[in-house]
Amino acid sequence: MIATRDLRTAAIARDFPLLFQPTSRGKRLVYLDSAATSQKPQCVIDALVHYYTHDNANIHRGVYELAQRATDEFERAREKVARFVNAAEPAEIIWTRNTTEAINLVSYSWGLGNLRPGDAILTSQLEHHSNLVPWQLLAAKTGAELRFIEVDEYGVHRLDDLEAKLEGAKLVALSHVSNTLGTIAPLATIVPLAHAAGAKVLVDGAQSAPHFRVDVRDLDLDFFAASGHKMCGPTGIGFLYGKRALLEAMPPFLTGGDMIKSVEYTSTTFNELPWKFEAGTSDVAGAIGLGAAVDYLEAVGMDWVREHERRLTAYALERLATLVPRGLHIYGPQNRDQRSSVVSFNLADIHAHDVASILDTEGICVRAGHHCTMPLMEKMGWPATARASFYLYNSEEDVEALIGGLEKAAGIFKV
Ligand code: 7TS
Repeated sequence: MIATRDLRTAAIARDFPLLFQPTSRGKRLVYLDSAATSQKPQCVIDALVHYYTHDNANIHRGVYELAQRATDEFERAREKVARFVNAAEPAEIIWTRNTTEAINLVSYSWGLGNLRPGDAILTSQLEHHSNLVPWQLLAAKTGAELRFIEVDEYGVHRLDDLEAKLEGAKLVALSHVSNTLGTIAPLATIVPLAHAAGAKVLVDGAQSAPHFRVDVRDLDLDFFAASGHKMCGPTGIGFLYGKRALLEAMPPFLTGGDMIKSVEYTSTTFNELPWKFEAGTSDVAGAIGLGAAVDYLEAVGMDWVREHERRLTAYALERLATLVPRGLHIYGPQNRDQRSSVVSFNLADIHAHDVASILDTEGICVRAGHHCTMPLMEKMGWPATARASFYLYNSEEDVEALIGGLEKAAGIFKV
């Protein structure tokens, strides 16, 4: 008998038209790279088409009805995102291009004004380059010290010396979920300790916002960054959440049109939040598309998404374990509650790129390489890994396709 959950997953998958195009080899497309970018439901595609067909105008400047409509839709999308992460008010949501830009905004705008020699920035050994390189530059510019929470062989944070590492820390910057190993950071433990030590907390939510309910107020985060394209939204749009008091005190990151209240030849009065941080014409369509994505995810239910992914990841780990005798190494936390829907692996000593290429011949999309976490790969001693990442539209059938593809690879390489 087909379970109700499977029927629901099949119905959800049908919302994503791209998944139903045949591959060039006539195989069913099996998309297992949602950690890189998610596919888009028809309603998001429709929202973009609708905007450009009916509502396109520049925002915050036209007095005519069309421009007003574009502005209203743009600001309504901000309200949706604010609700989605439970911000206190929409003005605490700043549109950016992506997570990377949101983190850079904090690094330049908050970091340069608040860090000095003797201060520390604490991050972890798991970070994506987007949540590492900005802090390396900030440390070099301000004389602050960059420190790392270590992770064990499974990629789990080691918190035994956290209090010592927090001494003098002004900022703790962590990914909520590791894009390489799926580790979920123990924020409920770390954030109160960070605050007690006098540090602000920035969370890179690129891999959490799409997959489970994030409540920035419940977690008491100071900053939270995410990308629309990983959460069913369009590329080119992301957001930064910041507590109002912090954002108010920060200078603008980029300057120009729309972020001003008044300008004289030699001075400028900046606009209010959130527009102070949104210089130039924004990605209006992108924001509206992200608003539609948030509507979609909420209609499905973020608790459903998390539960679906938890079951599917458990199923994948169980099925992948059958390939361990053939040399499959599976990485990441052993405790299922500590991991999201990302599974990194290597098959014997076959290079991850070769594994990914063979999977591609079966219509299966996985990422292979360092996943923009080069220091982590170096620490673990892995030249590369292959990575399958699941989302709400994936099913057990997709896992079975992956297992079949890996068996084929093992056969080709005779392992
Ligand atoms: N932080 C994490 C944890 C990420 O996984 C990514 C993207 C980023 C930041 C940057 O996001 P962007 O939208 O600003 O580019 N991660 C991946 C990945 O794992 N494969 O491709 C992109």
